[in-house]
This record gives sequence, C-alpha cells and structure tokens, in this order.
Amino acid sequence: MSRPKIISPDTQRGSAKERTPPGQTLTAKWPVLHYGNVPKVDPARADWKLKIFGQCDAEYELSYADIRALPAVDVFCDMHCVTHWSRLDNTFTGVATKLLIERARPKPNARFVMCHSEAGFTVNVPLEEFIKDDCILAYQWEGKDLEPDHGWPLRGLVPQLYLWKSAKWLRGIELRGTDAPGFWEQNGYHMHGDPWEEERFGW
Ligand SMILES: Nc1nc2c(c(=O)[nH]1)N[C@H]1C(S)=C(S)[C@@H](COP(=O)(O)O)O[C@H]1N2
Ligand SMILES: [Mo]
Repeated sequence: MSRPKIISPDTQRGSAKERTPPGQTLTAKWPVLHYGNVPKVDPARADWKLKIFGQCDAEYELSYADIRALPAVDVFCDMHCVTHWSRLDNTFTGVATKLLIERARPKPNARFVMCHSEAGFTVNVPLEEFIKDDCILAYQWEGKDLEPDHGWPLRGLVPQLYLWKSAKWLRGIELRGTDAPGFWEQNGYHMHGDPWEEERFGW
C-alpha cells in the first residue's frame, strides 16, 4: 500500500549546509535525549489510550490499535536538537496531527496545545504550528517501529521546531486557549523553539 509522502518544507532549503540552522552540527547517528528513565509502555493494555481533550466540542480517546488503523503518511524531514546536533533526511510514519485535532472540533479560542507524555512530561506548541502538514504522531522511523528510547509506541513530530517540542511516549493532546510552559520550558527552554531563529533558551 502506498502512503502519501509529505516533504517537510525545511528540507527544500538547498544544500546540506543550507538545511543546517545556525549553531548546529550535522550528525549521521540519531542521539537519544530525554529527562528520566525510558518508560516501560505496553500499548496493548486496555488502559493505554491517547486522549484528545480541552478546548474542543468532541473530546475523544483512541486505543493504540485505533491509531495504527488510521490513514498513515510518511514525512521526510530534518531534526534539530537544541544541544547543537542536526540529522537530515529522516522518514517518519504516523498519523497527521491535523486529522486528529480536527476530529475533536477545537473551539474558536483554542490556540495552543500541550502534549502530555508518560511520567508527567509536557510540552507546549502553538496549535497553528502543531497541525502543519508535516506534523504527525509518529510510530515508525525508516520503515521500522520506533525504538523505546526514541518514544515508542507513539511520539509527536514537529519538524519545524527544535526536537524537544516532539514529545516521546505521548498519551494526550490538550487544546488550550492560553500558552503555558511545558517541562523543558519551565526549566529555561524557549516557549517557541524555532531553530532558524535560535530560540533556544529564555522566553
Ligand atoms: N517524553 C519526553 N519526550 C521528550 C523529552 C523528554 O524528556 N521526555 N525530551 C525532548 C528532547 S529535549 C529531545 S532533544 C528529543 C530527543 O529525541 P530523541 O531521543 O529521539 O533524539 O526528545 C524530546 N521529547
Ligand atoms: Mo533536547
């Protein structure tokens, strides 16, 4: 079955050098970064749900099987970590955030999302940016299921922002009328996190 392939706009900036934001160095490996331990997650358990809630008219939950049965897309994108590494030419597979968010029918005042992960990790993203065509909830990388270290069974993917905005081990998306700092933002990271503007730290 052939899936739609979405080309992340930042991959079209030109040469590898032109695709590398200021202050970043390219790596061929995919480093692992997160706070705390890798959670043990069994998405086949009945209590594993992805919840879409908050400022919307139709809150809902999905099981992991529900998510894997939804239409999938491939996203070709670059990753930029605030710790100064970037990795070009990645293909992730997952479900379009736009499809998931629209189904919840956001209220007109919904302008931000807070992603909620295992163990209480959170990250904030403007709603408009979270539902861009190349933003997905990903379960595969290069055609294989994600490794637990990288967020299996499900992670956010927001390629136009620093990688800390891509929550691993995702369990919920909250629609909000106001912005609020997530875990790393409370620890000094930028509220927005655009790598091209070097929005690394501070609000
Ligand atoms: N749940 C969770 N997701 C997270 C984090 C975390 O601490 N917990 N760290 C973020 C940070 S700081 C980075 S750089 C990326 C790293 O993703 P990777 O380990 O797959 O490279 O995950 C992000 N997602
Ligand atoms: Mo990070």
